[in-house]
Amino acid sequence: MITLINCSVKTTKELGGARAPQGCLYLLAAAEEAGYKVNFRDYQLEKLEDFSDPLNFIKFISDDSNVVAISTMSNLMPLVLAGTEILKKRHPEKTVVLGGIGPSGVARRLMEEFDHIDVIAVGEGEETFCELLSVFEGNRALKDVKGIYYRGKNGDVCATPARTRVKSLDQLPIPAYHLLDMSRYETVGIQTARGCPFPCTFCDVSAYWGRKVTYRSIPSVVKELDLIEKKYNFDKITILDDTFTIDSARVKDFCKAWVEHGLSIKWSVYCRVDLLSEELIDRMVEAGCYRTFLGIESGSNEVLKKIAKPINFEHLVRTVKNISRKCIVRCNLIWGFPFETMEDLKQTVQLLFYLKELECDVSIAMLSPLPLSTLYKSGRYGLVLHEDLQSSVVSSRFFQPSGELADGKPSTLVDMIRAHPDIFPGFYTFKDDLFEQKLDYLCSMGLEIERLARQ
Ligand code: B12
Ligand code: SF4
Repeated sequence: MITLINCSVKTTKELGGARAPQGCLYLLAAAEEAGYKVNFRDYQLEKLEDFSDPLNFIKFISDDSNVVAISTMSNLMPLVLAGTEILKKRHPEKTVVLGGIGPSGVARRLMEEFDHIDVIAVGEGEETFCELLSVFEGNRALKDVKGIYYRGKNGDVCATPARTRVKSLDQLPIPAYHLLDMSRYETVGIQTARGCPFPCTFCDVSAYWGRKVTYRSIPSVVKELDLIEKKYNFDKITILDDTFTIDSARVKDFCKAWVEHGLSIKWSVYCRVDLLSEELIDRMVEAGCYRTFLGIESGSNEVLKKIAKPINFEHLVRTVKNISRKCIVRCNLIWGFPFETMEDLKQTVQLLFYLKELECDVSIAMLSPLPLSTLYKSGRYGLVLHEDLQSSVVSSRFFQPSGELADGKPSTLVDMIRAHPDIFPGFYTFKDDLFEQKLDYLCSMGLEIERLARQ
């Protein structure tokens, strides 16, 4: 038997609370369609005092299955690695598989340094997951599964050729909502496309999904929305596409179909301001769009140019003014680019206050060096771990010893992060001589310091 675990944590109420795990829902649907039965559990639904205690996590992942497959992002990898290390010590016969954007970005190094991990599935997972299930049933060899890292006979790290992306998302079954108790989730998202064509240098989305965008047909999207609205009674959803408005003609078709189908479920989207004309916004709002998340990133034209996200300032202001009259606008800004001057940061903060005046919801997050991002991969900027800031990034539990880690020697998750900057770069910042000055300035402006948060 195989157990699939979603390792994420609930977001704040404002950002939706417990969110249906879309990646795992796709994997479960593909497995079901291929005739496999999989146990599924979602860590975010646990009632725990401290989600980041590896002992809580290990209890959660322990069961009778001989394979445990875990989906995670970078931010919870230390927890996943600590928990699975203990699990593997207690049950060496179990196979531990990781997948998702966290392990994918650092797969080889992770396998080299953490020898209790047996397999890492890289990238889009439906086909890989089903082929792995067939391996675990003894019908195939790991070397014949594309898109994975696995451990060879002598413990060495082996890689198979990359998997080609699913061409049309309509080939995939609708996420397996029926296998979960959807009443336990406060929010749900759907994907209408995968990938992003843009090259923003701080982001890892296009490196992970590819710059070629794959789409679902509008009827397939409407069918899923209808199901979520009528069967599961959600009145709101998030469209998870990284940039929903890439193809404005398709967005208009979607809006038309939403109206014609008589849907009433409201939706929110991630967009770029430069891909939102007034006409498009009007159409979207008429068709149920109640909120837009805008990745604005910086108030400095210089920084925007350097991160390959050139947004014309006048256009930005005009667009945000216009949308904020029609729907909720959440703007995300980032600070801590290694080439950002104090002047650049001041412009970002000025923009932040201006956006607040327009009644936008605005967050400013510290840049997180994501392993697949161009900025990180350029190797031009060193990494620094600001341990004093870690408690705002991870839970304070990351600092406390967990007896069973590191062969019985007390060790903490922060020790793990400290020892492997190349596996956990997201917990670091890029080396920046102005860092302390920037931090002081932001604090003096009364701003909260959080990590990179596109959502
Ligand atoms: C929705 C979303 C959220 C939601 C929900 C996340 C969730 N766990 O369900 C919320 C708002 C909570 C969120 C929060 C955060 N997010 Co987020 N989020 C996204 C977003 C927009 C979509 C994710 C999604 O549902 N994708 C659709 C599904 C189908 O894809 P998937 O989950 O990756 O799964 C597929 C494959 O990865 C693979 N796969 C996944 N798991 C497994 C497991 C196995 C065994 C196998 C075989 C395959 C496999 O198969 C799946 C199907 O193809 C992405 C951007 C993106 N395009 O991915 C960012 C993204 C994933 N988030 C990101 C970040 C940084 C965060 C935060 C850490 C930000 C913060 N500081 O607060 C938080 C922390 C999350 C947490 N609570 O633990 C980064 C991740 C970077 C990284 N390297 O880890 C991304 C890529 C955006 C970005 N570039 O900034 N996020
Ligand atoms: S920041 Fe947004 S537009 Fe830029 S690459 Fe990432 S997802 Fe695409």
